[in-house]
Amino acid sequence: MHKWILTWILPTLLYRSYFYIIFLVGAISLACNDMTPEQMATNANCSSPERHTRSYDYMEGGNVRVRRLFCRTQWYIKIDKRGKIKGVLERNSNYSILEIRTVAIGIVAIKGVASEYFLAMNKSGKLYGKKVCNEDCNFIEWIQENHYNTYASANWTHKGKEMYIALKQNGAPKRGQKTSKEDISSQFLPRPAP
Ligand SMILES: *[C@@H]1O[C@H](CO)[C@@H](O)[C@H](O)[C@H]1NC(C)=O
Ligand SMILES: *[C@@H]1O[C@H](CO)[C@@H](O)[C@H](O)[C@H]1NC(C)=O
Ligand SMILES: *[C@@H]1O[C@H](CO)[C@@H](O)[C@H](O)[C@H]1NC(C)=O
Ligand SMILES: CC(=O)N[C@H]1CO[C@H](CO)[C@@H](O)[C@@H]1O
Repeated sequence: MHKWILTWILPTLLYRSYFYIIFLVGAISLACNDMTPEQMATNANCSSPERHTRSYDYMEGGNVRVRRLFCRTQWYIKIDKRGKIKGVLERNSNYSILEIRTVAIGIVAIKGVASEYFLAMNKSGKLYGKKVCNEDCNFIEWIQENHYNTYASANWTHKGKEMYIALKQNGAPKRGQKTSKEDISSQFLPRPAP
């Protein structure tokens, strides 16, 4: 009796895991679907954390959004052609058009469309532009209760506290260590672009 159940069930299990593998491979290749081959070769980390849980988002089809990020301090984030991050007041700047890509559930990579630099934060909480994305350019996107979004480094924290992308009142980027999700400098409204 038991033997019969086993022989009946085993092939089904194998068949399922076969599909699961196909599904995973599909998800991983989608993660990198608009990278150049060089980027893909150098950069498995764009698609790195939680590889096994991530496939879900791609299936939703919402994996890339083109947006401008408007800070509550009234600046748009801009990544200039040298990869420098700062605020810009002008609402039509090409350098503030960003591609926000879901790389894992809740985790995004943000790339300047005109500059082709990724927005990155290093261990010291410094914002900079990175040509080839690594763990510095993974951010946790949260929608706060007031409907503004925050972006915390997915890799780095400071004394156990999250470090957020933030623009000060004068438009300069704020050091990650000095940020908090309650502060308006780290709260952003994604606006459709261009
Ligand atoms: C990707 O991340 C892993 C571990 O997180 C690391 O060992 C590897 O060197 C990284 N690869 C690149 C290309 O940054
Ligand atoms: C923005 O890009 C468009 C199309 O590429 C170009 O025509 C325009 O001059 C650019 N504007 C600025 C301010 O760079
Ligand atoms: C982060 O970037 C700043 C400015 O480029 C640099 O001074 C600092 O050493 C960097 N920190 C790390 C840990 O790479
Ligand atoms: C929390 C976390 O993912 N930390 C990683 C950040 O990046 C460094 C360098 O790649 C890793 O060593 C950490 O484990």
